[in-house]
Amino acid sequence: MIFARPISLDRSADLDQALVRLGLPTPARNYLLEKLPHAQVLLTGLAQVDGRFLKRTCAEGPTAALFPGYFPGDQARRPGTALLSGARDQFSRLAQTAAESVELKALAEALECLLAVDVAPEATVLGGRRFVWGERTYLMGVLNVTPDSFSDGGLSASLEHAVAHGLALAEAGADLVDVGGESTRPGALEVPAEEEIRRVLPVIEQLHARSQVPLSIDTRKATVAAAALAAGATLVNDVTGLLADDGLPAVTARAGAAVCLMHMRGTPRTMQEAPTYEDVVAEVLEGLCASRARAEAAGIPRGRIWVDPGIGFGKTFDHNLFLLRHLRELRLLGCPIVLGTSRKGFLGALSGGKPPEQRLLGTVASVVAAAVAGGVDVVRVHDVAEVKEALAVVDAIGRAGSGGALWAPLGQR
Ligand code: HH2
Repeated sequence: MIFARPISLDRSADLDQALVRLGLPTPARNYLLEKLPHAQVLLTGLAQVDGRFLKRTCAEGPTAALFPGYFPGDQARRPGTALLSGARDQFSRLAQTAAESVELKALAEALECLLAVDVAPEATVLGGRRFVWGERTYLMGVLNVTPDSFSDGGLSASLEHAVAHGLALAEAGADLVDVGGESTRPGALEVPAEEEIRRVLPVIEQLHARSQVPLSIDTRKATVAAAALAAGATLVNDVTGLLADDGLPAVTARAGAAVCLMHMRGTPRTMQEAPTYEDVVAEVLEGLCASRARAEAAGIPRGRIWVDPGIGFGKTFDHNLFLLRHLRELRLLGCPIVLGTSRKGFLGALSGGKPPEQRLLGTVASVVAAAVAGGVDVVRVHDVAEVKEALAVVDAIGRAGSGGALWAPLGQR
């Protein structure tokens, strides 16, 4: 599978602010926004035919300057790799030229995904609420109705407690509440579907009756999802990315629900037994592409598919950090990105061994870092009020546009 991964990419919003400061009218700004933004792009998964085309087009002949610079990797040690470096219009021209040839279809598609990396995914409507991507970072509150979840197991043991906790999450500003009846912490054993339904169903029913907050069901089982969707949930959060239960895609599609596809290696029982990757970002991208294809094949439209790299699920401490640093590359999938770092083990390790309930600062730092890098749309957290406050600041800084009268577009002063 070919990926054209943005390693460094000019932020067009910043460039546009500078063009506004120059006093340029909108058509001139639009022209320059196509012409100027520069990117360094890592290509992986190239076939020989792609390599030949890139060499011929970008490095040889009189028109090479119209295309990005091309630097092939060491084909003996790192087959199928290359770096492209150029301006946006050079990448557009390369995508168009590749699209003219059937045998370059995969390359053309990879370049098209690259060119769309800054385009916000289609908004998702859940339970009457509209999630408009790019406007701000949304919050998914965690409600575990389990005796053994790694950070809050047993806290919502009675129905009364669980419902009160769900309502408190909504009150604190959760944009949706994720109800789970099975722990997926490392080493966890599977819970039978009947038991999972017994745990989550009354909670979902009551929350649906008493609050407007959209509800998601954190499950990998079709029967559990079907019961939860019938009771009012509108999103299925599957940590296996639709790999575990063949019935789950159809159940989700039939209900018109949305789905969050998370990447995981193995099963919770085995996933932390020395996970290894050749290239963790590429392999997470590949896994999520396959999950997205399963969802779409079942009839779940692209506008209702969210993706999640699965921090802590079949990844070492270093894999987690690397994924967080490269989160923006997942934008190639064209889906909203969900991130679950809340209270997780790598934050404990970085804080000198603090237990899960003392990992709030680490949690806040991780979601802030992801939001600043522009790589996240929804954060799945236990501490909604605190994270919401932190994200309000980050989101506001990221969208700051008032730099004085000369920074306003012509005609708006
Ligand atoms: N993490 C957990 C569970 N579900 N879903 C998504 N989409 N992303 C995640 O990172 C994620 C998730 C694990 O956290 P938690 O629910 O707090 O623990 P447990 O599995 O022990 O119940």
